[in-house]
Amino acid sequence: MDEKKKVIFSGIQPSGQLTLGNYLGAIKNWVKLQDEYDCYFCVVDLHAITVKQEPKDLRARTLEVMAIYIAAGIVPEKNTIFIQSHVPAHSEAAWLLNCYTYMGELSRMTQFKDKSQRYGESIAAGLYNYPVLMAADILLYQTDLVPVGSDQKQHLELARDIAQRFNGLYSETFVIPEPYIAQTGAKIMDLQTPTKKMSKSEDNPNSYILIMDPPEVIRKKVSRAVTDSVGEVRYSDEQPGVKNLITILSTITGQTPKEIENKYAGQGYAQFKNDVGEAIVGELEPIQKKVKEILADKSYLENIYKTGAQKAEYSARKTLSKMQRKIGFIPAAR
Ligand code: ATP
Ligand code: LTN
Repeated sequence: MDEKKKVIFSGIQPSGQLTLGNYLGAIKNWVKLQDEYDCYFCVVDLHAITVKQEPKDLRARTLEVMAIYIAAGIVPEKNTIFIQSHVPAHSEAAWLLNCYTYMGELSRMTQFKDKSQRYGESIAAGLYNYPVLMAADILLYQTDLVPVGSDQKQHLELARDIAQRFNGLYSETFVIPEPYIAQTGAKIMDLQTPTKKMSKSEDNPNSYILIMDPPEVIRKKVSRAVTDSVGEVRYSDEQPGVKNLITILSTITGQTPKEIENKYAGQGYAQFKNDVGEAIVGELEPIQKKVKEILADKSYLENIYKTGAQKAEYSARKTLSKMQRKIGFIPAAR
């Protein structure tokens, strides 16, 4: 008989258009893991409203993110693909876990510190509590592994701490999840300021490549990417712009950084940049075509998120009831 597969959970916020960073750091790895694991891939819309969202954009992007998952190769029949707000257990579990999380822990989260600086006075309490909702997402499914980019490592450590605390206070309730951070592509950098991560909420569009950017825009953005005056294709911290382009090329083509360095030895940056642009276009163009096809068929998508929510609801409810019982709540009379 088949051994029970280990569980994977991951998600992306529909808070902006997805970037090459989201693709190489997260989605591309999910595609590789889907056969070996029992996977839940979620569009985390509850997380997205921690910063201001236009309702019509949020609606459109939620479906677009889902279409991108599928177009990138996540097979709906094999995985549970769903929308976070369709499974109320996420919000409920987040409240419970909030009562087992310390203010001190949340204040130390670097993503909160960064984002709160950007939004100043009118910063939502939800942004502060964001990692608790993320812990709820993960723990509800008894998740073993969470494939994310390296920026999410700290949030995952918090999820583990919360789970251990709850298990210790009551009894074994949650599986303690492990991060899965790939060797390459875990942190794609901003094309204009290659010392910070590529982010979909950056103001300057030349800083990022969107999964849905047309080929000519991708080529232009790569050709404008900041490099340096060294003039050598080298994978070195002293050349963060070039290093980032090598990482991108390596993650897409599977060549090692060393092989790439050797290939362009003594050639300057023109051909190298051109090849990076072509590699990205080659990777994204087929995905873009499929995304458009999928978005044109609303009932196909609807079917997927309906089935996904039903499957997710079943597992999530089981864990939520367990939490409620252990805490000491009276089970509702049915
Ligand atoms: P924002 O940039 O608006 O804060 P984000 O893209 O970091 O958003 P999510 O949409 O929630 O936030 O990220 C989804 C996934 O993409 C996460 O696993 C995250 O680690 C990964 N990711 C995001 N940006 C990058 C990047 N530049 N390089 C590698 N992985 C990334
Ligand atoms: N916080 C994550 C998005 C996210 C997530 C999750 C990732 C929300 N819930 C659960 C993995 C597992 C981010 O990437 N910004």
